[in-house]
Amino acid sequence: MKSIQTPRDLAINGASPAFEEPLHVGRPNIGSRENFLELAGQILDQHWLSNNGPMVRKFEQRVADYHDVRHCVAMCNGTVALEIAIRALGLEGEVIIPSYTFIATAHALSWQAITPVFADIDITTHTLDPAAVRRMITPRTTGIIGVRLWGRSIPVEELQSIADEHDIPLMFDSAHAFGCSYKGKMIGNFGACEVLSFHATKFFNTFEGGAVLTNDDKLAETMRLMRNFGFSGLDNVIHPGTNGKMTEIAAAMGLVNLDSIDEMVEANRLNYMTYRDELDALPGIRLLSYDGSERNNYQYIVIEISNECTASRDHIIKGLHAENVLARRYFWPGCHNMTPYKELYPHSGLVLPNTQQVADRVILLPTGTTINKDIIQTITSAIRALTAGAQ
Ligand code: T4K
Repeated sequence: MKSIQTPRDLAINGASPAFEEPLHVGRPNIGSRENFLELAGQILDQHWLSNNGPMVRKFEQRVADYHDVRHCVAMCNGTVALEIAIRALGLEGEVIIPSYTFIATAHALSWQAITPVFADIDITTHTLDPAAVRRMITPRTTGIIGVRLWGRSIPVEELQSIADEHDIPLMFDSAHAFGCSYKGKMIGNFGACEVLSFHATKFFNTFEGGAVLTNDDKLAETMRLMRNFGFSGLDNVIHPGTNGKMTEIAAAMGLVNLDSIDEMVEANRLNYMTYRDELDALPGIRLLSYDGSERNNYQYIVIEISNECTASRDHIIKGLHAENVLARRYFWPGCHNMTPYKELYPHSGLVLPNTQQVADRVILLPTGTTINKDIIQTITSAIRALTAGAQ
C-alpha cells in the first residue's frame, strides 16, 4: 500500500492506485469453510435440497432465537420476502415508504400493482419522518413500510400510532438491521412483521436469502404457505403463492455464519472506531454514528459530505475509485428519481427535500472482515488528500 500524504500522491493526479485489487463496500463475510463443507456433505447425503428441509428449519429456529421472536420464515431473498409479507398483510392501493432506500422496497410493491407513495426522511437519522408520513396518507393508503436504513433506529412508536389511527398495518424493511435492537428489544418484534435480507453483500449472508420475522402466528403460517406456491397439503392451493423457498445450501451457509456472528460484528465495530478516529477532525465530513446503548451490527460506514467540505461528494468518489476503493453513493438518486417512479411522480422531489439532500451527500466506505486498520488508514488518508486539494 502506498503512503498518501499530499494531493500529489493521489491516483487521480497520476500516481499509482493505493490498492491493486478493488476494495468493495460489502465483501461477503464467510464463516468456517470446514464446517460449511461438512454441512454441504450432509445435504448431499440426505438428498433433500429445498422446500422446508432440515437445514432451513434449524436455521429459522436459530434466527428466531437470536432475535427473541416467535417466527422466522426463511425465503430465497429479501425482495421476495418483502413481496410475500406485503401480500400476506393484504396491502393494496397505496403504501407509504421512504424514497431514500434500496429500490427493492419500492419494487416489492409496484411488482404487485401497489403504488409506492414516497414520504420524506429525517435529515439526521435518514429514516422515515412521521410528520411526512402523516402528510402522505390518503383514503387509498393501506399500509406503511418503515425502512431501518443502515440498521439505525426508526421512530417506531410514532409510526405505530399513525398506523393505528388509520387502522392500517405497519411493517419494516429491516434488510440492514440483522442483530440490531431498538430500545433494548431485538428487531423483529415491532409492527406486524420485519423483513431481513441475507444477500452476499450483507454482513450476515446465506449467499442469497431473506426472511420475515413476526410474533403473529397466523401471518407466519400464511407466509409459509405463500412461499411454496400457496400449497396447503399435496394437492390443495389456498393462497396465490410464489416460489420463495430458501435452499438447504443457503441455510447451511447461514448456520455456519451464525457461528461466527460475534466476530463479524466485532470486526465491523473495530473498523467503525478506526474510521471515526481517522475522520474526526475533517471539516464538512460527518460519519454517521451508532447508538452505543443499542445492539448494532455496524455493517455500514456512512459519511455525509456537507457544503463546508472543500471537495464535492462526487469528486471524493472519483478520487477513491481511482485508488481502487469502490465507495458507493447508496441510495442516490432516491427511488423517486428512478425511471419507473419518476414517470409516476414527476414532481415528487418537491415534497422530498431531505431525501434529495441526503442522497446527494452520502458515501459508503468499505468495511467487513476483509478490511483492517491499515486499509482504513490508507482510505482515510486518500480522503484527507482529496479534500485538501481540488474540487
Ligand atoms: N431492502 C433494502 C433496504 C435493501 O438494502 C435490500 C438489498 C433489499 C431490501 C433487498 O434484499 P435482497 O433481495 O437483495 O436480499 C446490493 C445488493 O444486491 C442488495 O442486496 C442490497 N440491498 C443493496 C444495498 O446492495 P449492489 O449493487 O451493491 O450489489 P452487488 O451485488 O453489485 O455487489 C456490490 C459489490 O460487492 C460488488 O461490486 C462486488 C462485491 N461482491 C458482490 C457479491 C454479490 C463480492 O465481493 N462478492 C459477491 O458475492 O446491490
